[in-house]
Amino acid sequence: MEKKVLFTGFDPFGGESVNPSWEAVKQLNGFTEGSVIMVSEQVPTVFDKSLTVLRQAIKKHQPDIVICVGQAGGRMQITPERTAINLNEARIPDNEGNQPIDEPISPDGPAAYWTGLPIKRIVEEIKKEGIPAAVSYTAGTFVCNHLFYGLMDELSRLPLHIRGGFIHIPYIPEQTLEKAAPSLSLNLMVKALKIAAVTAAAHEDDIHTGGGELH
Ligand code: PCA
Repeated sequence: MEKKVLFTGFDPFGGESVNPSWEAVKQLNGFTEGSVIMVSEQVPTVFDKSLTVLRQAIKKHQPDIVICVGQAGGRMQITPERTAINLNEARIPDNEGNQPIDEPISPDGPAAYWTGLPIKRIVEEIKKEGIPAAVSYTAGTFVCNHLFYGLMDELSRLPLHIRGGFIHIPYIPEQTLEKAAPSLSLNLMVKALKIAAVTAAAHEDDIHTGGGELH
């Protein structure tokens, strides 16, 4: 059976001129692998507005799976996120100058949502292709966590069975010419995201392998 995967990527923020999340997911728009059809949309790095655009994209595409992607500058691996928390706390302003502190995303919502994606499987499959990947247990408290929490909140209310989650990705090399920070090539990121889509489409359940962080 055909499965449609909606990817989102963000516009550049924090003084960067590109955002690898959009650079990667835009290459997947219209891409098909087996019975998996991929589409992509850009969302703004803006609290609330990012969620409005995401809701519209879900309505427009009617996907089976939603994978939101964002830049996590400084990370060395492709990191599918485990948890979204009900908190907006911005160390820098978003692209429209919003800088919330100590605010819930949804005042009546739960403290956190788990991902709806088989993230351990996704990590294993990406690593099999020689690309560094690891589960992450925090998506931060900025717009990425906001979008991830809002996505899971929306999916929990919709009558349809749509699964969703979030993947953070590192800088691409051109962003690190003037700073000492790790990066991954865009080609590897695109390949990893394709693997994530195909793996999520093929499996609802996750594998039960060891994981966790000590700190
Ligand atoms: N990364 C930011 C927001 C947009 C993006 O690509 C974050 O991690 O919150």
